[in-house]
Amino acid sequence: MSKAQAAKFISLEGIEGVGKSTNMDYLASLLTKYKKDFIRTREPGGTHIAEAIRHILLQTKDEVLLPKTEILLLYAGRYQHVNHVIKPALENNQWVLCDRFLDATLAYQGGGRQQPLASILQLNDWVLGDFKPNYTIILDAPVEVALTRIQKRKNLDRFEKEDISFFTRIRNQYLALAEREPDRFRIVDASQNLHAVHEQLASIMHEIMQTE
Ligand code: Z5A
Repeated sequence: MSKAQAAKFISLEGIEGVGKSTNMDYLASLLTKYKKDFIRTREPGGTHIAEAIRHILLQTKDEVLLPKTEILLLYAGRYQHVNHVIKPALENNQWVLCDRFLDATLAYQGGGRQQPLASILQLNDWVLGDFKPNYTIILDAPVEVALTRIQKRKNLDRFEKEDISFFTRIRNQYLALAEREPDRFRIVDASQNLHAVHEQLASIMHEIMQTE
């Protein structure tokens, strides 16, 4: 008899406008098709406390949220999320589909806000140790393409108000991370139409299903 496949932790990443929400739905439908028991969650957020932190992170108030405060808040929420939601699910053999995770901090705070990557990694090591997703899918598209897709959004949050150079640094950082860990990352060309993006995602999920 073949050994049952262990539940996997999959994160989805990318700059705004690449279609994360749209494609989270599709990834969830694939897990259902493969008859996997799974949870779907997100960062910042995923627990009551982490969702309250998300509210602080996204709000646009007069008081400036300093870059180090932003990183510390993200990791405070992440510690709650990992220990109360993600690890228990995996221990229960449930797959975890997460909209953003630690790579978002390396890309947004490291790349976008230009905070030292070494310090973020040091904090990451203290908070998470070597815990990370089994697979991280980056939806990648040129910044101009992605930002055009969200032009009609009203009530922009703190991140969506940033300029094109901010998102260019984030995209470059995501691609650099993927180059460093080719076994964990999969890059999807999200500039293509939705049907073509779904085909790429289906092929990645098919490959993941072949692993132990
Ligand atoms: N953040 C951070 O700084 N550090 C961290 O560590 C973490 C997060 C974890 C909230 O995240 C913010 O937190 C985020 C980074 C920061 N910045 N912001 N803003 P979020 O993930 O909740 O926010 P988001 O990036 O805006 O998520 P989103 O709404 O899921 O993004 P999206 O990619 O724009 O998704 P979408 O709504 O599915 O797609 C946008 C539009 O494009 C929509 O009209 C679609 O119909 C359309 N679309 C999608 N795909 C296609 C294709 N292929 N062709 C044509 N049109 C398409």
